[in-house]
Amino acid sequence: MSTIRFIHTADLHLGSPFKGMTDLPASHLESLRSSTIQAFQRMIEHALVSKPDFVLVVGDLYDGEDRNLRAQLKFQEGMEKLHEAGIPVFLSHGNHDHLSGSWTRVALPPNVHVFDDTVETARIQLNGQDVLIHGFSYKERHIRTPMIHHYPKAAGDNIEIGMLHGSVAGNETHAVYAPFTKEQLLEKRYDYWALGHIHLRQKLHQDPPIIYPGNIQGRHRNEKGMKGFYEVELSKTETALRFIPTSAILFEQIEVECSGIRHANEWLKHCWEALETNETNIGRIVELRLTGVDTETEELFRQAPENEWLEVLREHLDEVEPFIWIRSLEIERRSASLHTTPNGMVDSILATMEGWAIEDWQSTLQEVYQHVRISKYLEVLDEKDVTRIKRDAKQFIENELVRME
Ligand SMILES: [Mn+2]
Repeated sequence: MSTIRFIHTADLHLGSPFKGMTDLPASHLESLRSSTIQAFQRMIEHALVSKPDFVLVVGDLYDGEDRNLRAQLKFQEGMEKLHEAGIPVFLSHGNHDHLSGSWTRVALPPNVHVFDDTVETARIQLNGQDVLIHGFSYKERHIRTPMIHHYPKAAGDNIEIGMLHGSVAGNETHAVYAPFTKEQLLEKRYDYWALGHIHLRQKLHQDPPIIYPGNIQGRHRNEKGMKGFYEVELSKTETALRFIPTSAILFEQIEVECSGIRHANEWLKHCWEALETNETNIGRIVELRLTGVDTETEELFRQAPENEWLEVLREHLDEVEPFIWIRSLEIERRSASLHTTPNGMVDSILATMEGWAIEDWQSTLQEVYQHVRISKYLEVLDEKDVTRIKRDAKQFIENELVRME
């Protein structure tokens, strides 16, 4: 059979409200709130030009179970364009846009196949041969039992593709939905596994490919870098994957090397040089880390409140297009003095903190995380946050307590 070509995308999260980002200036927040739809439209534009044989959307089309009306209409519009171009779409709903939610009805054109809540097989004829696509939609938000057992084994010479929104069993960093193991996927002998749910782009297996394309637009500081989808060329013997970027706004962390800096204007220049290196022509939300801060540079930073440095930098970047918004400024002090003068109290505090497992952190912070009003503005506490909190705490103790001596 000859080669087929399709788009594999997932986790569009259309209509994401970006609740945790309300500290952004109104115009940036507005851009951010339309970024998921913009990224989706980039995908549609790409499809209209490249004309793939079909498009797969593997769950979480919408961010909320109410399927935000505006997002639905934009999605419908996109599907209509693909319909006019004769491009079929196979889609399944995930944990975010599960079938038990309630939403305003919007009819999709006939080129769109929506998978039911049990695993079923859709067929499409290409070059005179059938391509089989297996998948299901989430009946409710929490599907914690494996669904992999319901997928049929491949039989015959057809190209067979599995669509599955879920995660590897035992993965601690995400809520585990429809868990599976890599071996279970391979046992089905499909030619391609189109996964969704994990927002970080990754290949779980090379041949046959088991792929998470990631989401099409970062939604917070833990979803950094360029996002997009894959265009896949697939035959019985070969695969080629091409990543197509879609992000409308970028989340980034950038380091500025500050050793030897003695004057404020010099610092601004360094910051600008570090920011300038990015060549993507889109708005950026940046966490800036100032590294290599020696004693004299630290002295310089101490001459004005930390907040003022941030304000000054924001002002400096005010006119830049597309926008660069510095979300936070973190000064990483070298504090070399501590290591030469051991301090019993500091050491014991740090050792206690080091000994805490993620569960200890969660229980320590539970009052905040379970607070009725605050909790909805917080993202799930993960390893990266804990590392950051530890680093900040260590620095705080070193700078404040040690200095008191
Ligand atoms: Mn998702």
